Amino acid sequence: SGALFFAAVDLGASSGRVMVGTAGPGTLRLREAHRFPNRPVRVGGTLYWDVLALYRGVLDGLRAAGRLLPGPGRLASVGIDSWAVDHGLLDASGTLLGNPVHYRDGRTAGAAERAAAVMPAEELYAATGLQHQPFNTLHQLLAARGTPVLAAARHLLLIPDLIAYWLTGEMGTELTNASTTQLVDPRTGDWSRPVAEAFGVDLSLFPPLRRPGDPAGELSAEVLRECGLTGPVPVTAVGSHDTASAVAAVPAQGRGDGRFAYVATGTWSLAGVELDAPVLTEASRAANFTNELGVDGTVRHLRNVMGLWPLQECLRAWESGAGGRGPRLETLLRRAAKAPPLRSVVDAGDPGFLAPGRMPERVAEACRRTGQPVPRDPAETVRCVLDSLALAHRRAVADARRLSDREVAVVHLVGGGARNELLCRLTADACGLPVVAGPAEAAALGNVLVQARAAGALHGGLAGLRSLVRSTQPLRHHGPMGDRDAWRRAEAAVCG
Ligand code: LFR
Repeated sequence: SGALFFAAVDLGASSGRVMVGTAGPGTLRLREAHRFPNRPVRVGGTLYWDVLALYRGVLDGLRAAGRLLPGPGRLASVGIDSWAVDHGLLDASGTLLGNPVHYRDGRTAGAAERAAAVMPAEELYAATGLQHQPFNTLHQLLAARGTPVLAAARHLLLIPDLIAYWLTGEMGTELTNASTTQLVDPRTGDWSRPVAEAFGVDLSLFPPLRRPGDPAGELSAEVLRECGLTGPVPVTAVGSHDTASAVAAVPAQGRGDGRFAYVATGTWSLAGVELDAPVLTEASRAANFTNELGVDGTVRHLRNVMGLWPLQECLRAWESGAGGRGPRLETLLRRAAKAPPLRSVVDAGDPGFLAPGRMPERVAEACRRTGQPVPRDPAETVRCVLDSLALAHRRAVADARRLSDREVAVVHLVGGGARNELLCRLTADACGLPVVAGPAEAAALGNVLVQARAAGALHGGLAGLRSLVRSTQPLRHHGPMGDRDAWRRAEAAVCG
């Protein structure tokens, strides 16, 4: 048949995957070809991504994708998305200079103060619309200033652009991800030269910008051979920031005017609304809301909330404490669902939770510090973490409404967190709004949708792409229930 097959490479903080998607009018299907762990490595005090292991996972995934094609089929294209802000530095010959540093590495401690000494925070926000996060690329570059590696660098490639370069030999900078560097003006969708100049960042490190849907080269002969694929296989720029791809696949009605908020939940929860223009007000800055660029000229006005990271880290701690036989997540979630609600809540936005390690103890310490009961067992810890996350969703959705002057009638919860029923239910209760949960693989779907449209298999704008997601993907609906006042009281306790 004439069906086209697209490979979506989606790299997350805890695992990477390569999916094969088929898309056309009335059709949208995704199959997992390969999934591999993403395990950062600490060396000599620095936390790195194991970027070659990730690249090997991508190659293994493309080989597996080829085997899923019917008969002698050909991949119609490949798209790549990952987490934001991180990058590789390359020399003039295109050789990677050292391993990309993980955004959770401590080198950016004190970033806010260092940046404020160069440009007042208000001015930086007015120019870039980006929330303050210590790991923004701009802060990483400040932290690297004066190092031999940065001095030797002639190219800077964000992670998906680095993978694309290795696959194709062509360099580019995809715009949605570039908008997380804090070097882009969200009003123009171009580099902010005044900011780059003030911070001494050499913008010529960045190869030319490309937009979701733009061509990004072809798999090299070497890669085709390695993966047993038949060429030519083009690479297409997608919303290479995973959150941009995930929000493109939110099964909402329309563009941002459709009275919906989204919560893209994985290692992070990105909670907010979609707009046509950035909100650069002082109130938005004070609330630490960001304006990241999305697919089709949209703006994601959202807050970064510590997502499932504390839960993932608790599981890792229990696992290693029990010699690899920690409690199973399903069991914990079942018990957590029956644990007393809102017994204690922590501030899921507290940067104190950013670094890895000792998470159950850190959650307990946060409860103790704020005069709340300390969780008595892992199930209560899980309940505390999920209640806290749902509360943070409530605050972010309410703040997004206020700051952008939007009506919100429904919350779409997408990403891996959509598989967590308890979290979806708590989010509905906390927000006092209906929650539509799914798809869990929103980033990979958004990646496929943009490729399919670029290849001519789909037509139209975001509203059309989204209605295809709505009509083809299984979704769960959660109405708000429970005690509204309890969430209000919990919010007051956490926010003072
Ligand atoms: C989610 C995400 C967030 C970004 C964080 C760090 O995977 O991309 O949007 O703030 O990772 O890059």
